[in-house]
Amino acid sequence: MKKNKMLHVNRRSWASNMTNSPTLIIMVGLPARGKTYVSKKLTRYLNWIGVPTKVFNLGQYRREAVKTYKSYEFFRHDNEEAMKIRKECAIAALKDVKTYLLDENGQIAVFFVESVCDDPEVIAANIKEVKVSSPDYADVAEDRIMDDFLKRIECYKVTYEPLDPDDCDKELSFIKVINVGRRFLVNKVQDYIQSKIVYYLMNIHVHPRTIYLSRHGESEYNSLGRLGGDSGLSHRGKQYAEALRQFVEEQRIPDLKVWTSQLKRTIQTAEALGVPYEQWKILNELDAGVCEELTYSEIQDKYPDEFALRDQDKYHYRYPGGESYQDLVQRVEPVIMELERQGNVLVIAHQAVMRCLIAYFMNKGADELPYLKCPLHTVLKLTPVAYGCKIESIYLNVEAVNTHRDRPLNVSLTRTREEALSTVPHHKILETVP
Ligand code: BKS
Ligand code: F6P
Repeated sequence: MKKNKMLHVNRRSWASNMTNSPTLIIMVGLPARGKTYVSKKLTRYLNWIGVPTKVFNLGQYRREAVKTYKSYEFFRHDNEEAMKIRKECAIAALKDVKTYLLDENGQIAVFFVESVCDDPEVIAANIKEVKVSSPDYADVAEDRIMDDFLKRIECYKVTYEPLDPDDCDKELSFIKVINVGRRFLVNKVQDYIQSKIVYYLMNIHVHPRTIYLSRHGESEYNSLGRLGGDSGLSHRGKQYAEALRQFVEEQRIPDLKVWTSQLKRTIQTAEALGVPYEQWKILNELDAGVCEELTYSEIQDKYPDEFALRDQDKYHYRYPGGESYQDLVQRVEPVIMELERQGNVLVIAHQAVMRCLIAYFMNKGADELPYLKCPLHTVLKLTPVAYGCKIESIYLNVEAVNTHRDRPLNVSLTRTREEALSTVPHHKILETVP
């Protein structure tokens, strides 16, 4: 088996292959080939689509075992003492993986992801971007880091064997990613999850770009505190669309694509921008079923139990005849996949949809997701940095109603009307009561 630094595992409750066993994803590749990057990104994706996944990073086990890193000499293949420690780390990690997987029948599916890269510029860029901030090199000058790390890579090269699809590894399931996704070699993909991984890796890229996320301008229904529907923009909503046009111009974004839903409020917002845009039905707002077009207080009055059940588990709660946040994540998954492929994009969507998108980029779980703050008239600007995503929230200074309802303290079916409505934001009807 090959040198690998990352054991990347997922545990799941639903069938992944014929034996219903969890998957152990093993990252293979020389240092500075993006193994940590791919592990973190893939983990974020798998967790978001509902496949519980965790990274076991052998580098961290090694840093735990050897508190201070001195130099690349540690990684020489003839450094017997260090080699012993590294083997122990691999065994410790596998033990933790085994505990995490807790599989009843002891079966696991193994899938390898190898990153092969011989472009010195890409490798140098990787070292500059992520190794410079590695705990191994705290307070070390950049040129010394580069020098040491390149020597570390040479140490690994002495014993490194790439996956061999023609001979000894031909029975294994794997994807070999060549030069940051210019080419792929895919071997014996066995199940649903492996094919999802392959498809995802074939769609991601590392070029710098910016994603802008915004809700539509305030709608007539927003100002009345009504959910869903297909109303047009309020006066202030139209002012926001104008402010957004100005903002987009000021940002001077090359080749910006604009995506909307198929609801009037996002289309009207995009129309004001005066640029081409694409409509996606799957960006439409969460379907509130029998509660569509009601206010939160009307839901409490007509369906108090439903209202409480939603507060008890907002992520999984499905409106009668409508959707849950869990449903919505599955629905918008193709948007995420296409965003991964694209460059600069502005997505004009809706509160619940935006929460799902943000949760993917910011790695938020099911408890936080339905409560993420996505206020009206505010652009979220996302830029990829190292292993994650930088997020800026830009309020465009056009007033709007608040549509965010926090989880109330009392979520029981026996709560009072007042308790159920304690966190409902104010809207026009309330404001105009004398
Ligand atoms: C910072 N990175 O193949 Cl499917 C800079 N570096 C670059 N070689 C990276 C990570 C953090 C990401 C990849 C990669 C790399 C050197 C690489 C990469 C690998 C596989 C895939 C996509 C990206
Ligand atoms: O209130 C605006 C809105 O977009 C509704 O159309 C939608 O039902 C709601 O937000 C989703 O937010 P929450 O899940 O917090 O009720």
